[in-house]
Amino acid sequence: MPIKESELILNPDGSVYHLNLKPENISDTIIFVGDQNRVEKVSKHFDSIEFSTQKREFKTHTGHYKGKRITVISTGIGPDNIDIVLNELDALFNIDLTTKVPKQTITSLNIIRIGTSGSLQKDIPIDSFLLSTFGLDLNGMLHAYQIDTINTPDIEEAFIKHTNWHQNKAKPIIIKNSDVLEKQFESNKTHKGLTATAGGFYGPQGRVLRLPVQDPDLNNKMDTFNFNGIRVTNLEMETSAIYGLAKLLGHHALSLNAIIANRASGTFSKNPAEVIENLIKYTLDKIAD
Ligand code: R1P
Repeated sequence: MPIKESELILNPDGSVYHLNLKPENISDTIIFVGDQNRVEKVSKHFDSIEFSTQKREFKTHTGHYKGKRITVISTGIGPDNIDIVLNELDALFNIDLTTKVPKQTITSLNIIRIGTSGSLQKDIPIDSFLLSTFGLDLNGMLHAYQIDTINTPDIEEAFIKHTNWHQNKAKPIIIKNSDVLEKQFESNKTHKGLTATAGGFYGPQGRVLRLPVQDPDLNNKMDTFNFNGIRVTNLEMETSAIYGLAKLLGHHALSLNAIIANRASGTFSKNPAEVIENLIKYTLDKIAD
């Protein structure tokens, strides 16, 4: 059965609705960044750029780096945007956009996020790199999907108990990264840990300006959570959504984080641009290896 035009919306030129992309515009190796200004910071290293476009916060460059075809796309902030980006990218590869019928054979994408994040642990300092072994979904977006084949109930139950997670908030979901990509991108330069993904920057991450939060002790409880050596190392706003949707759709995903703040010590990087640039170069060289 074809998918109805109200469900998979195409622009008049045949490109997908939000990303403005056609299948020929993108590689199956895709770097996600949050900030649209970070797209050039990645593509300036390319040997050549063959395609660029932007609609809203979704900016895309495709080119070659050391002979390898790579697409870099900005997702903007948050899990809601990841829902749009993952579904539309998947549609470009795995749905025939002319007939609107899903393809029989699935193309698997390699998705690597180069993000910024705040560490929750004193021993994971600012200006370091953190590879997310798991995404801890605190925002609920993934509950719209059938997730019971991809989540990790034993760690989730332990986390809910340890934090006395409030029943009015979305039930936490824990999703593993791609083992294959973890092996490709790990090194003695990468710390590892479970990355918590919040649906907001202030209250949902325990930041108090003028509004009290539901659980003022939540970040402390997350700091001390330990499940057989698995710790919550950092907080950001996209990783669990990427891991969950990538796994459901049959793609490989890995999140690499430039640690620019340490929430445990209350410190912020003196030169966040430098650690992001270092992580971009590190990621591109690992892709090209
Ligand atoms: C918040 O300032 C934003 O920065 C982090 C968070 O995940 C959120 O998107 O990542 P990016 O720098 O990749 O956007």
